[in-house]
Amino acid sequence: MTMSQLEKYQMYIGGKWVDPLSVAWLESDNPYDGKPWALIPRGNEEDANRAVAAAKAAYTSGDWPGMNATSRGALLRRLGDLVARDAERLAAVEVRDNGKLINEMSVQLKYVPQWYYYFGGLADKVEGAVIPTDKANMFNYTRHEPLGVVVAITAWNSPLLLTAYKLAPALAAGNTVVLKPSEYTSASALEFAKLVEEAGFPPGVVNVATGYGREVGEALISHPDVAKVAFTGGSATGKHIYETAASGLKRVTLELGGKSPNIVFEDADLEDAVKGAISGIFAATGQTCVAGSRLLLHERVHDEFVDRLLETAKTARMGDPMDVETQVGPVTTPPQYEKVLNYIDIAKDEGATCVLGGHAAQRPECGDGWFVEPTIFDDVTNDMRIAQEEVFGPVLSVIRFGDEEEAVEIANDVMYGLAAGVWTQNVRRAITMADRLQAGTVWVNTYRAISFMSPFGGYKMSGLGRENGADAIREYLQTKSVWISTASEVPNPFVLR
Ligand code: TXE
Repeated sequence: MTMSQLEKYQMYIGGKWVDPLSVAWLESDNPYDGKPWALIPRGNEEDANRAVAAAKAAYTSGDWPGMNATSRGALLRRLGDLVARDAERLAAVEVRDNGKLINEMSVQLKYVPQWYYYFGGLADKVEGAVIPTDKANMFNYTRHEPLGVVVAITAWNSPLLLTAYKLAPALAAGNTVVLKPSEYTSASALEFAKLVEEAGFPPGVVNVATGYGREVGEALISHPDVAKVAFTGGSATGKHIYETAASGLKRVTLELGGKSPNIVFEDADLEDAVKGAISGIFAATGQTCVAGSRLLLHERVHDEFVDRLLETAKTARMGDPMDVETQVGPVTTPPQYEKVLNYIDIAKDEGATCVLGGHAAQRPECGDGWFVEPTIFDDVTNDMRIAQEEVFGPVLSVIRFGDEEEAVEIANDVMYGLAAGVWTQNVRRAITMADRLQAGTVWVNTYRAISFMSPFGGYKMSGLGRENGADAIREYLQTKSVWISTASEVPNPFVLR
């Protein structure tokens, strides 16, 4: 395709479709064939400034601040309906941009509307309290008010799902938003903005500014008129955002990486557990923050389990992510592809035993895309880098353990704490493990279950704050305490009331 044949996008700012002030565009590549398919506006600092200005104007004037919460909720539900209507189309855009399977993205996009329905329903159920104060002749109540302008920054692995995690509660609470999608996968956010417009949100309530993190992103997170940054991405960027936000006393929610343990006990249903191990690391090509990248196997079932795992993993069909038969697609970006291959080399150097894959895929069905063979390392010890650092690809580390105590010790001995899986038939063990694992989500006899109604977030270096679930709306609200005197006269002004 020549430049002129590529789909050329504009940014959505203040209810208008605009070219970037840089007059520059970035190519967005299809990970399956490695070729560009779209042009994304390369926003700069001035674009960030005008997006924040539009969001600030929409927060303080126009239809949005006066709109009651019930009407806001109705708008969110309308948006959910439009996403549902266009789910297949949006899924296809995401597959072209991030290379995840059409099977996975179709299911995901059909589910995304639930966030807009759920938080739309919650919008008018945010209630303050009347405080029974200790003061005589005083009436004291609380209100939960929005924060102002929220910047939502998303990663490339599930662009519109991560957008929903942030936008649905932020808008339900009455904030306005500037969305900054990953420079690798911005097309779906711009397609989504068309639905925001169609739903009838007042101009400036939702803005989409695209471009590089260090250009438009940096300008957004350091802008003085931004009240909060909601972020999903890598840990290094998350720390940087936290530090930058601190100087402006901005609030943050951070959803960062993981090195999640998937723990199989000797009493587990091994057939189910094999499926759990596969879904933990090879689904979505391992590019999920909750990837079960450390498989902890009880020594009594280790050999049998590895054999069964290999049997299934060996037959995984790689290829075109748009083909419904494909099970493992490409890695999303060239730097990520290099990173995954580099970690494979590191694991080999560290002495882990490669029992499957261990190199780039050279199958005809993988074309020129960025494919890595599903890879399994056995004999990994938890001090190795391959056990401690997030790879974010189809690379599994198998670690043995002898008893429950050792499983807990290994599982918790990482800087991350996003998720964990436990496979056992023993109820006492399931509950004890769920208590003891340092992770924001624990799955027992299942893996990768998420819902709009269940809190999601990290312990330790996996993040701050929670997304999803009713409490998530609190992350976008601040509390005001209102005192009203019912006394007939003002008392002595020189003493504290
Ligand atoms: O993420 P970045 P990258 C992990 C994964 C991956 C690594 C790097 O291990 O290998 O992170 O991925 C924006 N100010 N995860 O480089 O850079 C950026 O434009 C403001 C785990 O893609 O963190 C994008 O929109 N914004 C993760 C977003 O941050 C900035 C999912 C994420 O990009 C910025 C993705 C700046 N200075 C990667 N710099 C998960 N937890 O699921 C970057 N950005």
